[in-house]
Amino acid sequence: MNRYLIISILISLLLSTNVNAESGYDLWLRYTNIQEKSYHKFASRIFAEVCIDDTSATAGVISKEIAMGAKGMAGIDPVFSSAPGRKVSLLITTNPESLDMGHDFTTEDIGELGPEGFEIMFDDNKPEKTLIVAANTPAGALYGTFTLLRKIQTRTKEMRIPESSVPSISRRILNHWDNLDRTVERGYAGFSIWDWHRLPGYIDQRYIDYARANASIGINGTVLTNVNANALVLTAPYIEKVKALADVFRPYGIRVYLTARFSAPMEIGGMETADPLNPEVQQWWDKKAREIYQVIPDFGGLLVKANSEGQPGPHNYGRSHAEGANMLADAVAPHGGIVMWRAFVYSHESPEDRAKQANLEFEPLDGEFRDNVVIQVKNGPIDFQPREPFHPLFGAMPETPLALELQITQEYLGQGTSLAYLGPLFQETLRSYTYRPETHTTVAEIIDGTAYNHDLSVIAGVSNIGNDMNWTGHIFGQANWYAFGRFAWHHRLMQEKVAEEWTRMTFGSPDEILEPVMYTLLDSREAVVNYMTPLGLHHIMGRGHHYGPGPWVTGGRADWTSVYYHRADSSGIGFDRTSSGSNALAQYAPEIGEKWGNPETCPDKYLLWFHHLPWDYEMDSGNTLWEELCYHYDKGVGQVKEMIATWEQLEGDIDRQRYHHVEQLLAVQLQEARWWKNSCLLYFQQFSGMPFPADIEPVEGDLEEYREMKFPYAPGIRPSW
Ligand code: BDP
Repeated sequence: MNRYLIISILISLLLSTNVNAESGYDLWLRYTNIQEKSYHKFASRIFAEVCIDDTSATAGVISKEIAMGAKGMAGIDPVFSSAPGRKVSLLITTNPESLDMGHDFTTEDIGELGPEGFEIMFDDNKPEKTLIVAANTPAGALYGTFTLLRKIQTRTKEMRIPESSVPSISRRILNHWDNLDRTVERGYAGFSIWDWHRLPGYIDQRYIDYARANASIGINGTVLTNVNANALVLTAPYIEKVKALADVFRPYGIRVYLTARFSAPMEIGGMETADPLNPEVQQWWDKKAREIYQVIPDFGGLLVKANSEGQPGPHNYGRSHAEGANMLADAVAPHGGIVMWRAFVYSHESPEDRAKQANLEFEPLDGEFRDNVVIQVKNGPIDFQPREPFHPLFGAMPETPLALELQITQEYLGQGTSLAYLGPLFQETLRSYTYRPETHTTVAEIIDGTAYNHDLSVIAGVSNIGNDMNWTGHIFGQANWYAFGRFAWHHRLMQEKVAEEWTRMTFGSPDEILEPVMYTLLDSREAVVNYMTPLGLHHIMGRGHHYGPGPWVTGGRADWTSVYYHRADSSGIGFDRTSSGSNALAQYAPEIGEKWGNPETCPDKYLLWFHHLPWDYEMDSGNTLWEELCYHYDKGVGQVKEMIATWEQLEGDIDRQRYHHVEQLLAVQLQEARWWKNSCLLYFQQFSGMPFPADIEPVEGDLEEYREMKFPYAPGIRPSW
């Protein structure tokens, strides 16, 4: 080979390593060298001699992770052993009963750790002694290991050892809306990471890195396929492909699940019906379940979208959701599987307010579902809007376990171009008081099973992962993946703490980085709410692709238009959901109905969700509703400007590649924020007939031009829409 060629290959290799280093591929698992002496010393000491008292495949994952962490953070290669008893600096054990430590760790405590919890402690109160990570299972030990690594990575002052931790919710699942052709519905980070064509023979390194990342935040399940399902994934060749993924994920404590197309018996089984009460259909599903479990014994179960947005379901045969769900539940029950049946149902043929339809269909079925069915409910009653009140099904079905479905991908929150940290949205939902059964019951307590005593508990997050180098398109999208996992593990966490952890792990800890990044994160979701849908407005985005504003969208199915939701006219704006309107409020506990039913006591953030009010309605601030609306849109734009100014402070402190990535996207976000503000205010002004306040950034542009903008190739669109 000629010399120049060798040199240029070397240079490009060097460059590509550099690209990998800060492309964002490493997510929050960067394990960079610790600069602070005391932490460096601590890490060097505890990683020096490591004993992993476990022989499962997970033990291999644990030792690899520790080796990476030790090398990266402390520059050392640990000595590993598997024989407990010898004096070691770190002992990771799944046999905690064998520990004889003469302190207050008892067998009872071990029992309380359950199948996934762990305890991190010193074997004596003196820090020179062995550090122990104890759990009942390999998965628990893995979570304990990642937690220990995080403690060191984040270097929070207290480091908080000992720590004992048990997840709040037992199934913490990502929902991929990935199609078999590798397009991703509402995906903004490239194509699907599942390379179905090359599976099962070819195992992409991404699958392993994906499993690692998920395990590091406690995610223990993944639904591989879109809720708008393709029955093909249930055929034998695809089950083999799914098995290959399940085998990769197993040592990381992750189970696979699939979406089930209700009409699969007809599409791939040659049957004439998919009626859930037909014995042959039932047998077909039983056989299918046996086939799957023979190949994947720990298969998690099925996720189903039925009779919603054109998907087939039991209603096609005059059967109920319970009859449909129970048929599938009976098929997977003998193998320990579950069915996650979605409550995202609404029909344009029903005259009822869309926000009411899930409760109308599901409440009467409470008590009719099998024990292994969980009803999966979106956080709000419409559809993943920048802000929604919590879904009124939470608290309304005491006999049925309910799962919370959150959207990590930012379909309605700026998609792939916007920075919107969703920690506040997740926290706001989880902490909403349902007043059912008790005044202080929160959505979190409904879904973790404690409010109504259910064993099955599930939380689902619609994934934002794709094959982009940095996984999530926008690097800050990683924070939402991270936050979902952390809240799923521990639903009482504070979103600020989650943001801080992610920032320290992703960008480093020095104050000059931490503060500006945190500032950018914490305000970002509210900024989006302000410049898109302030004061309770919702569903006013562009049709189909949902990219950008579209308050003018009308025609076709009413419930897919914007005018259905904002109801702006010369008399005012907003959707009356009180007793004088659709009365959706009556689906909540009376305490909520009372408070939100009166515009004087309804929080501003939900005002136009529940009330149609005149443009000159006087707000608490003393402004008219029209002025308040203008100020909110303007504030949103101002917040993005501040995010930009804050980010600029980081130039030179953050690697060039990630700095520039965010810098460019923030500039795009500012254009989008202005586009939202200008077009919405120009549109609504036609009805208010009132002037813009003089002290806001001038409203610019031409409404007609905004209306004419088309985005036929915006990402994430469903081909049939
Ligand atoms: C909506 C999306 C649509 C999904 C649907 C769902 O626009 O693509 O199929 O939710 O959750 O948000 O089923």
